[in-house]
Amino acid sequence: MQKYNPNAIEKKWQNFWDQDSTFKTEVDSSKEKFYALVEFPYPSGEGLHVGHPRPYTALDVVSRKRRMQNYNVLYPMGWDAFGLPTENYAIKHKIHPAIVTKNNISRFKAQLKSIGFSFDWDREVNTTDPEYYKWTQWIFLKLFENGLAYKKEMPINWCTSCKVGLANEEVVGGVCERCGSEVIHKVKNQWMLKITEYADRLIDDLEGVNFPDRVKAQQINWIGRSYGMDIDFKVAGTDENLRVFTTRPDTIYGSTYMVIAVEHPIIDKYVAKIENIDEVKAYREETLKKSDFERAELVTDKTGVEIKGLRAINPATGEEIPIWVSDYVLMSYGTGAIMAVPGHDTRDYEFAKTFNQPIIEVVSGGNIEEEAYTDCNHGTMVNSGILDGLDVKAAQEKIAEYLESKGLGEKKVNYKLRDWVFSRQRYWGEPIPIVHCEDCGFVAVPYEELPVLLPEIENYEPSDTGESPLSTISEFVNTTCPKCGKHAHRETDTMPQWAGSSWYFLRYTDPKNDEEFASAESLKYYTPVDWYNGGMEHTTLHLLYSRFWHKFLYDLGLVPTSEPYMKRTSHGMILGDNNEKMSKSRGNVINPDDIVEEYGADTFRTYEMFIGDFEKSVPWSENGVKGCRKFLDRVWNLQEILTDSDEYTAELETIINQTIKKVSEDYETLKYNTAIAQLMTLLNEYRAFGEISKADYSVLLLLLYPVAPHITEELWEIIGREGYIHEAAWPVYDEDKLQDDMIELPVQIMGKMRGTIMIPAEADQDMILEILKSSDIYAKHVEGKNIVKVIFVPGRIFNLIVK
Ligand code: ANZ
Ligand code: ZN
Repeated sequence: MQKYNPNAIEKKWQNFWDQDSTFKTEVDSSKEKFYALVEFPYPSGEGLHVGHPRPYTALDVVSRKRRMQNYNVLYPMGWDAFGLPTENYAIKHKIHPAIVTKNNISRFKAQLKSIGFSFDWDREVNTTDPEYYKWTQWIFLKLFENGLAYKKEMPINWCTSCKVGLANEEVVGGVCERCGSEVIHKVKNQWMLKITEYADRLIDDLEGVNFPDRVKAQQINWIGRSYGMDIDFKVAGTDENLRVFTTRPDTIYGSTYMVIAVEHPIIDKYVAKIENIDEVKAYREETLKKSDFERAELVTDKTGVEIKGLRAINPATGEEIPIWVSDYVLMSYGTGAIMAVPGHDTRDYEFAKTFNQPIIEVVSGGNIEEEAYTDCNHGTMVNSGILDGLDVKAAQEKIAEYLESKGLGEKKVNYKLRDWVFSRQRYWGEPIPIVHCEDCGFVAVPYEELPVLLPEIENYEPSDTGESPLSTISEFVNTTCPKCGKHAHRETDTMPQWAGSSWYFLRYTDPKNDEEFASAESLKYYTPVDWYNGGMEHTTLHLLYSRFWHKFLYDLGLVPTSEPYMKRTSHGMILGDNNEKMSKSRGNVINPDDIVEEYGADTFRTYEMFIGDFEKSVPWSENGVKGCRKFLDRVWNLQEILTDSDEYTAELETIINQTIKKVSEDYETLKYNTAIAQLMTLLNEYRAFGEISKADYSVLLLLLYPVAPHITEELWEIIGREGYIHEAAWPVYDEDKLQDDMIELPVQIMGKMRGTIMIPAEADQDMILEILKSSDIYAKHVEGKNIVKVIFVPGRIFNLIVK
């Protein structure tokens, strides 16, 4: 027997799979399809990180298993290759981003191939390929045609370091999601996508998909749907109505003052009436320097200024109340004005305490001397006129009816979700296929002229002015209007990186189609994606964006289902061995190439799956890698105890059936680590038993194949199995053989019946004695005595003579 030599074996099988096109899929309606998807990587200059293969291996395991279960499996891979790091690298090293991208992709691809994933490489997509981004632009034009893409002058988030506008979703904790730098507001003319039009469906349709609860919750919170009312408060002595949005109209009798955002137009409108206008303006200046995040999310002492000379009238009580400005009310939400109810809203409570505003209890049940009482499920209305005595829900209904009947308010739904800022002022992205004509306005580039190619340019540095580098290329900018033929300008902003990834899973179904983004036939057969694994960090970015695009395409009748992904799972991070995030600066980076080179791809894969709970973060451990290599060595060495028999060994049948059941289930439920532990147990049992049949060996190989495909292909061949292991059928267990047969055995001590014990049917005398030792019978009648003789009549009686 030769020693296990992974490097040679792995090359051999990888070449074989390639030449044989083993994992190539075609539409085949005679077979049930299974579409497994992992988030395609951004091919950075750093190469593959050991974090990437974790989800890739997991769904490779599922894909390989499903193929053996006769599914037609689509498991594709590609490149999400537009983006800033490539562009920044290109600028620094003076190489064209297209070349940088090409080099990075070829490195990534070689790395992925060396790990032996069963991707259908014939379906590889690359978002920067004009043949691909032609369709990204095509979808954009469809959005434009349908009024869902529009250009608007508005304050956007601007990253001071990346020099680029960001979508709300890209601002995390007040800083740039990518680089962590400060985000300021900049007023710019931006292309926007109306994702808000889909807000309700993006929430409601979550009911029909199998996503983790935490993913659903994050999307729901991000969209932030609030049911409430818009209510008009009269400004005393004017015709002005100050409209507020509130989710608690029931508390209106407790509203003792109002607060408006510093941007609220009423300030400028009533400059002449406002006695302390200078003070108000100064406060506005200060506040405008802060981000919405600082204003709304950071817990700080309350600040504000009372607007002297303007007072409002509470429509329920008819009383005059003051109007304040404060930074905690945002212009970007609701109406930019609130009715403050300090008794029942925490922020209003703090504000009222700071500025000595009256606090009135209108829902009993708490102690408003101490804090705001915010529970709306318990409590009775008090000090509330027509609402007195009602519970909160009933009070909400009643006040709504009352205010609506008087024309003072109406029910309203608000969302936190904002339209998607879709313009980027960088070079390395899809050009937005729009022409600006003085006479015709924004005109779509005709479909037959797509793709609008990125021009070759010398200098793709971003500018401080916030203009795209494309704006300096006059051959690109100057064009004619597709409508009227007059001189016109091309749009020079590019799309965000999230564009290409919003529909890539559709392209995989038909990646070479040059007439449609994918044929109806392919889409009908392969979509929706059956199982999509990806990072939690994409929950309110890519996952939300792609659901939006998909729903839009569905509305146009271009995809067969309203949701793109039936099931979503998420993996934890792999940390450095010091439990910190892997990074160059921390010096704890593990290069997958080194592990594959030293231990083999199968060991690497096994370790990635064995490392711990798939959904949790775990530290890397070189010892763990070694342990997995040892396991595979022992699998290899089982050849030493192989017999010619081709039946399951009777004594091993129970553990074999148990293992088939457990591994089959665990592979489908993210429990890769316990599946492998079970295979290790099986191997130990084989070794302990001393010899194994070909059938025993084969079943271990079949179950291990999805995790360690190369070694198992090789051993399958070595032991002379027919065909290839990847063509073999997935083993099925026998329900009746999951448990050893247990029988009840009567026990006598010194000839006297003392009771019975349960033993496995095939247990021998030594084993029975062991079982007996832990029984009550033994404790009562044998403990402390010497066993002189054992009389065992199999199946009948077990008798001990003691002294
Ligand atoms: C009166 C009230 C009484 C409120 C009470 C809450 C509790 P969500 O759930 O996030 O939609 N609000 C409205 N517009 C605002 C703005 N532009 N900036 C800051 N706060 C604003 O929250 C809605 C509540 O947030 C609204 O209901 C309003 O305060 C406040 F016991 O009105 B409420
Ligand atoms: Zn025109």
